[in-house]
Amino acid sequence: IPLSAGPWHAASDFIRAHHAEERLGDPARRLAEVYDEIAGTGTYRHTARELTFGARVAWRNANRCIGRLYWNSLHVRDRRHLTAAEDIAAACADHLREASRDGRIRPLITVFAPDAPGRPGPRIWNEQLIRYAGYAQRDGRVVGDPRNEGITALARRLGWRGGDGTPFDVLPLIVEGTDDKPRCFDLPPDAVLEVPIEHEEHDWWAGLRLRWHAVPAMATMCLEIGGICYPAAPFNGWYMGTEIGARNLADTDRYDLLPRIARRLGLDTTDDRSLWKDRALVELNRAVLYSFDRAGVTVTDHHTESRRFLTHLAREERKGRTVSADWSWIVPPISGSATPVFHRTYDTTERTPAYVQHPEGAA
Ligand code: HEM
Ligand code: NRG
Repeated sequence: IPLSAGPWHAASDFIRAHHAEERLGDPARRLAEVYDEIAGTGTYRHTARELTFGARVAWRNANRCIGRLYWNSLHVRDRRHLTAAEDIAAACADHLREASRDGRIRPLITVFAPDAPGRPGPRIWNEQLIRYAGYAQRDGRVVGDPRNEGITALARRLGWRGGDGTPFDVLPLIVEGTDDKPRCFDLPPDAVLEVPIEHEEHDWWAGLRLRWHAVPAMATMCLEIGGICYPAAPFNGWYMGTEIGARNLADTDRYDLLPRIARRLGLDTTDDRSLWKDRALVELNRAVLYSFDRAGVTVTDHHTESRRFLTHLAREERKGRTVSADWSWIVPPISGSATPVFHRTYDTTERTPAYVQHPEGAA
């Protein structure tokens, strides 16, 4: 009997691709098993091996990611049995400890329970496991990260007492368990590795009291494998310095630090053509890389990472695979044309397995 509904088509594509790529032989037996399971329950369960393969290939298929050279070494923590908010929050703290180690960051994903027919899986509401609060002030300004104003207000409504009111207060996790309303959980301080930002040549820089967290751990993207959606599957690699120095600390709708830094550098901020923004950006990015290095925390720079990405393209092509990419995300936000990824175009085909951003609130 042909199955019309459910994840059968996507499942069968995935099982075939997995068998072919890992040379597992004839997929017929596994296909029959999955078919029966879907016919009986409306869904099916990945083997541990399928889950690991799926999570890694989803990274390989992330067209916006410049860091894909090491896709095949992603470490997968299988926590599919967890559905309750407090267990998920605790496992997220463990994820961060294991990912941070002593600064030698390890690419890691923790996979929680999947969506099932009529029973959506758990969700993490924070965009990343570690984010800084943004406190709206009466004068319309924001203390902290304006990007996180919404989630900060939500945490407060859920009973979070609030941090210390500094520009770098770590937000609590907001986790919605499978059978529960969203709830707040403070991250234990030992799970949050941070780097104070200093400048090699300017002693006054430390007085700006800037810092950033060591681990970028995306938490709202669903991991989709063979028709199954894992809505809570936080993953991390390490930072590329420009993400912090050219965006998070610099964007006018984020920490907006260029004017302050340029004034401290003695630049003429009244004249665009003094290129004060550009010069401040370079010093801020130097400070980020210098500080991470000094703290012994893994970070990459955009020149190295661009070269690695081209190595990745060449290596994949030798394997007979086309790498798709989104130029507008791959090219770094500073000095684009000084990196080799700028000077070419890319195939933009989207493939699965994949990390996908589902519309907010849609379960
Ligand atoms: C996006 C670098 C690891 C999946 C990005 C971006 C950078 C980057 C620079 C663009 C971010 C932005 O502009 O906001 C890196 C580096 C890694 C790494 C240096 C070091 C190992 C990973 C891992 C995964 C991953 C382990 C998944 C398993 C993604 C995805 C996006 C992305 C899905 C797009 C995010 C979005 O749409 O907002 N990466 N990445 N990356 N990366 Fe990676
Ligand atoms: N730009 C964001 C992080 C996006 C993902 N970047 C990574 N991912 N490096 C920021 O927080 O600045 N990763 O998995 O390593």
